[in-house]
Amino acid sequence: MATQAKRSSRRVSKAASRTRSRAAKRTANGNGAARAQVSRDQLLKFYRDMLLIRRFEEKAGQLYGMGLIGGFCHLYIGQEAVVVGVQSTLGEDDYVITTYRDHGHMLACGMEAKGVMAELTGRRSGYSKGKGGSMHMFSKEKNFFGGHGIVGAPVPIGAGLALSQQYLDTGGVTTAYFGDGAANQGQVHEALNMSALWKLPVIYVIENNKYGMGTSVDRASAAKELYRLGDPVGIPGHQVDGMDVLAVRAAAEEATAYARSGKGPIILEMMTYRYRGHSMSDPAKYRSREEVAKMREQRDAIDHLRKDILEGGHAKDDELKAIDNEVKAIVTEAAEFAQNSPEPDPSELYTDVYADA
Ligand SMILES: Cc1ncc(C[n+]2csc(CCOP(=O)(O)OP(=O)(O)O)c2C)c(N)n1
Ligand SMILES: [Mg+2]
Repeated sequence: MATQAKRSSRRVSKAASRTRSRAAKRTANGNGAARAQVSRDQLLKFYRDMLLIRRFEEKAGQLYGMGLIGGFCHLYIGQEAVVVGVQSTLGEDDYVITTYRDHGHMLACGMEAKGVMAELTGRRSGYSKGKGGSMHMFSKEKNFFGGHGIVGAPVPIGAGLALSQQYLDTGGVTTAYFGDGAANQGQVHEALNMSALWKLPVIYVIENNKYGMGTSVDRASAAKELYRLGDPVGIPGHQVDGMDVLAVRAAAEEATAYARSGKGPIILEMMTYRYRGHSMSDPAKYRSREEVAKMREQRDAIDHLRKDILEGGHAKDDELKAIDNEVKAIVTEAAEFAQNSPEPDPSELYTDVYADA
């Protein structure tokens, strides 16, 4: 009897915990999502970091228009709150890997604007010596593992990075970013299975900006709740307002603690929006101008934080203006530095092709 009672109470508590975990997913889904409480300094840092990405990307767009950046160039304008909020919860032992929409991630990892801009313009002083361009930059020092042009690639490679952290017992976690357009790839699901099986310390961040290259997620994905991508293999997931840096920070704090505690992977679906085309050569026929304008006007993460800071009395207008000026100066300097840097020597064609064993 006692055993039966124990078994049935275990069944009840298992069911309760299933309900709890479903409830947790649902509450993160609604408007009542948690927002992080942070210090004044942190608020100002969020503002600065998001603005740096915005201004950097605007400048990159300009340089592209002037013919100074060749190849592909995917801007992150509109999505800044995602990477800034997530990065703010990571430490020195943590790794980051992302897609080709990567300039913001590099800046948020602490890579220098000068080196990123020099790489975009194909110069010798760029992070990949001018040979990688927009989609292929890395920084061993900042634990930034790219920049990947292959859609979905950050997921299995990110799982591999997390496996190395687990194997070497570094205490670090990996944050692997990918887009809504990658969510239904085979390699993504295979990697989710392996990382759940091995309880890898990885946070999968889906940047759901509602569109892939030429179509919307609604038209491309049968699954509508991407945060539930890991349901079949028991990976928990949360949907987060990716246009609110404080909501991102709150969700990322929890996710980082979860992954770090040895419980395995976790998914955060960031609901976000890109204001510019998929890449610089996008006719954008799959959405209306009105939709973009509405998002910019009503949901912009930087405008909202600015308002929060001013209305909350955390800083005065001239303090924010000083930050605007500081950011502008960094970006202007980066663009000048890039344009004054020499191109790689032709002999560089033969270096960095294979790793030195
Ligand atoms: C394996 C692979 N298939 C197709 C492409 C072409 N492609 C580049 S970006 C892209 C759309 C990806 O959209 P999403 O994952 O939502 O990312 P976003 O561009 O919105 O950030 C496609 C299909 C590619 N680079 N790699
Ligand atoms: Mg997308």
